[in-house]
Amino acid sequence: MTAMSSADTHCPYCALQCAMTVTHQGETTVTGRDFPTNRGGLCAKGWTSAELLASPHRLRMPLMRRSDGTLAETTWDEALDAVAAAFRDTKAAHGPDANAIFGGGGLTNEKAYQLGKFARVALGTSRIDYNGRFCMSSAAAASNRAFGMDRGLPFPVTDLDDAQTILLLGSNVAATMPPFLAHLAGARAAGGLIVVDPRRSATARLTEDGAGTHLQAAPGTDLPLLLGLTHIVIAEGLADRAYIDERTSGFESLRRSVAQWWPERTSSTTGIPVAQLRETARRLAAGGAYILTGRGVEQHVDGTATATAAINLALVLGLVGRDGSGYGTLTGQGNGQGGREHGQKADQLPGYRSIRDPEARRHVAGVWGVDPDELPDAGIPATALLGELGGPVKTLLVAGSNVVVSAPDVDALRQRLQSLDTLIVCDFFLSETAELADIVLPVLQWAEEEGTMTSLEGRVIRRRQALAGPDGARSELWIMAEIARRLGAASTWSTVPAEVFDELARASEGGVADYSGLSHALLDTGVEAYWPYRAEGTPRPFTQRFAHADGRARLVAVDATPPTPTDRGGELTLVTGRYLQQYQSGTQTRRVAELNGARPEARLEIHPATASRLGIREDALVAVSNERGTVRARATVTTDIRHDTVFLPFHYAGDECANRLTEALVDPTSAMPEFKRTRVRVTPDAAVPAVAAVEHGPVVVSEHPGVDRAAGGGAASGVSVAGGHVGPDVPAGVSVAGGPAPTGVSVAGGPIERGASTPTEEEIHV
Ligand SMILES: Nc1nc2c(c(=O)[nH]1)N[C@H]1C(S)=C(S)[C@@H](COP(=O)(O)OP(=O)(O)OC[C@H]3O[C@@H](n4cnc5c(=O)[nH]c(N)nc54)[C@H](O)[C@@H]3O)O[C@H]1N2
Ligand SMILES: Nc1nc2c(c(=O)[nH]1)N[C@H]1C(S)=C(S)[C@@H](COP(=O)(O)OP(=O)(O)OC[C@H]3O[C@@H](n4cnc5c(=O)[nH]c(N)nc54)[C@H](O)[C@@H]3O)O[C@H]1N2
Ligand code: SF4
Ligand SMILES: [Mo]
Repeated sequence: MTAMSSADTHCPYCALQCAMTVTHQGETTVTGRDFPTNRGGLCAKGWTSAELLASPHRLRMPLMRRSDGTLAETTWDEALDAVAAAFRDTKAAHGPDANAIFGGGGLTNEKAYQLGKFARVALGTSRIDYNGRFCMSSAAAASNRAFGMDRGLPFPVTDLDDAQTILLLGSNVAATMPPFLAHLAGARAAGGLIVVDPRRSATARLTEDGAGTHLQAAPGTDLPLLLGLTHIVIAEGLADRAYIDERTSGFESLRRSVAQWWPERTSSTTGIPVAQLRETARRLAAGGAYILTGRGVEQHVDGTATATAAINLALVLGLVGRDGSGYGTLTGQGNGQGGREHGQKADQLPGYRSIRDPEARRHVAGVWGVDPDELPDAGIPATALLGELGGPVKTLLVAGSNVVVSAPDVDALRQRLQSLDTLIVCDFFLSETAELADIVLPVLQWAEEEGTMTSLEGRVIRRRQALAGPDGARSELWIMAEIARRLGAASTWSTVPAEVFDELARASEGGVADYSGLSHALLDTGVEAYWPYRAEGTPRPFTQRFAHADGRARLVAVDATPPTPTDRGGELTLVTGRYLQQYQSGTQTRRVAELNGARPEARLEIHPATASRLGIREDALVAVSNERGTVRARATVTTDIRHDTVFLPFHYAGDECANRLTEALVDPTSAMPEFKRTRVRVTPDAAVPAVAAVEHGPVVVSEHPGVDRAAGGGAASGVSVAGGHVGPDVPAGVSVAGGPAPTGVSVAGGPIERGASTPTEEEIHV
């Protein structure tokens, strides 16, 4: 009988980080564990998560591309020597910024921290960014600007339990974090769950039977909706004037900026009846209210402005930093919060510090034992970075993202990836991005490693090892140490997670996200470690003051231009999102039989009236296309969606990949791509054979089809975006959505009034 091992840890997937116990005895099983966020519950992804540990598809040896174009197994020494040579040769021929790193919000704090250090110290490159740019960057930019701090939920999740009203904008928690629904029960019982979504999503359905209201606004009209609600709050005397005077600045310019969004105009722009607008504003002002945002409102070219408008509404109502009310954004990836604090961002050093701040550079360089002047400057955000591939960037290391499925405009991106000199991918499966790589490095999975994650409530929790990984897979800390050693890099490169955490804690000391009082040993005592954590944790950071020097929150005036009508010339608005059973680019969940069986393919949701006009029946194959590409999928004809809108999930590759249609158009402040609104044509596609579920047989590496690199050259470099001024972190030559915006608080549609309190660009981490 094999020995039993077990560990109390947390789920490998989303930011709710449900607590679980992993037990290994011959086979590995998981059970839900009691914890405030999940109270023992797990969703389908959580309870099937162990299946991937022993998956036959796992990578067990490094792979390298041979001259015949195939990927073949090799030794670690050969693979790591080749990686080091690629970085060294690229730097010698083209300079340090020709090497780039693309990280992920699923990495532990230790790995994310080490990756940032690896880029700056071992490679000396400024070119690092990560997939959190596609996820939390708009909400983060808005929170930093308004509060001086970006902690997704500035209160424990359990605070929501007693809410009377929750305004949930662009979030489908019923599919994306099911155990979270328990925290909506109080608001539903009070009839106060208000869901804003262009679809009648699973979450929107929770408002039925008197539990609340579904506001089925036109896609992309959340900004005018929030401006209109703020208008009503001020006009009807519902604003909390004492709170505004005491705790905020910028009210006058905010008031002027919402003046033009009177209810009738807001109603005609959003499609929400005036009575519902007024009722929503009054409910929010009646006490016990929370405003929460998700990706549906943030993943737009005006995502930062929209998140800002949600914050403004919350501040004008006096909801933030008070018992029993609040504002927050729901972080998505497992370590989406910690992953955005410790240096994976292009402009960031550990502790959520700015790489442009001389004092921060001195402090962190001191911890690293290097000269601050040797640290590179700020880099460029993800979409622009991916735009440089094959152009200025020659060698790319991807750790924790499957960009060729999840980034915007993937057909163009695939070409650019193929025109790199060297693509290196760390993964535990041969993701679609790894399939394109020259070198693939197999890594450990969650239950095989030690580390920490920071959940959506800003709470640092322990990931613990329950079993050993397969022979041949290695930890990323070891991989980085080995490459750094081969490059003769300065500093020390520990491979022990607890030691790396201690270094991270020192590097973060004095920063906004200060972890300096924490250690693995302390976390193992079960302490409630909400950051900032020096001597003790901070579950509710805004109760006394906000994180700006004057302690006040900024009301930042933003404006919107009404969107162009959607059904022009037969075009529809495509919105994208998620299924419960699939996670992100699907690398993991498409390999779990139970999950993939439940959701084997992408389905296009379309309204019956629109479907009948286009000659499309239930289950028919359709082509969804625009100038960038075509997606083929079956139709689900449903009244859950508006006439002018269709929906696709983004979890699938190949012909079903929704990001063949999305555009690399970015928000001027956060550089978030426009994932949620794309103009498409939909036609019946009878000529196309049935879309089979993507098959994933075990990897037979020697037979793996090669990519003809010679054919991949000549990809256009640069990001194709709409005209306008360039935000603080967007490189020259890359234009962004919206008009000129000299203040750095630009929004789609042109310049806005700059309030006296508007912070400088330097204050905004994006
Ligand atoms: N099952 C599952 N769970 C996940 C993930 C996953 O891939 N699968 N991913 C995790 C991650 S990284 C993230 S970021 C979170 C995301 O979690 P959510 O934010 O809940 O996810 P989405 O499905 O992207 O978007 C939510 C809703 O926004 C709506 N929407 C689209 N456009 C608009 C708009 O213009 N306005 C409004 N108001 N709504 C709009 C969509 O119809 C959708 O129902 O989920 C996390 N959890
Ligand atoms: N159209 C559209 N596109 C979207 C979105 C959308 O709503 N619509 N949402 C966006 C959002 S919010 C997000 S977060 C992104 C996510 O999209 P991706 O960045 O592609 O995220 P994942 O699919 O989770 O990719 C993670 C990859 O890293 C691997 N991996 C997991 N953990 C580790 C680890 O610890 N180390 C290493 N080396 N590898 C690991 C996984 O196997 C997988 O291949 O997609 C974005 N793209
Ligand atoms: S809700 Fe998120 S953390 Fe919880 S079990 Fe599901 S995927 Fe895992
Ligand atoms: Mo995300």
